[in-house]
Amino acid sequence: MSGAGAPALTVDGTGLRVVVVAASWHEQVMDGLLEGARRALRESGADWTEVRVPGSFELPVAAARAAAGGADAVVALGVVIRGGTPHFEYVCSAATTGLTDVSVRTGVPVGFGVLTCDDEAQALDRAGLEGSSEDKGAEAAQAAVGTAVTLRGLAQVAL
Ligand code: DLZ
Repeated sequence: MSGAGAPALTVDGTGLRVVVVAASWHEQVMDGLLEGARRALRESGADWTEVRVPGSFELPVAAARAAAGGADAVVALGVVIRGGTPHFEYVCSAATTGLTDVSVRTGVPVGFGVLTCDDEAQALDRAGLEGSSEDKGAEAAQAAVGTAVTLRGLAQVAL
């Protein structure tokens, strides 16, 4: 999937409470994703807290707890790198399906900042680090905050 065509989102998240749930595998890439998310949240004016889980497989349960605890939006960050076994597919599928399920079931938007890459070079290129061509942590945070703002607006419209 290409990152070309991504929107330039400027969102006002003042008053929103955001929880960033972040996996711990692939430290250098995760550091880049986290910094990008922090920068985007700071710029939006939202308040946020961060929690760490071991791997991307554990992101959905942490996102579910954050949503149940009153978060207005969740930003999920993780890095999964393909190895020689089908484990990659299982972890990616569990994270993707689980996070989608949390979002739709609770009505709390979850920004999807989970990189699913063939190798570390691909992940570094998307991590928002110096020399990266994409900043997926920032994109996920902007998407979560932007969707929370949209949902807040929808709640005030009589349909
Ligand atoms: C086991 C595993 C492997 C092989 N690779 C990754 C990875 O690239 N990225 C990641 O976030 N997590 C990985 N994990 C750990 C699983 O997500 C999970 O933490 C363990 O299976 C324990 O439930």
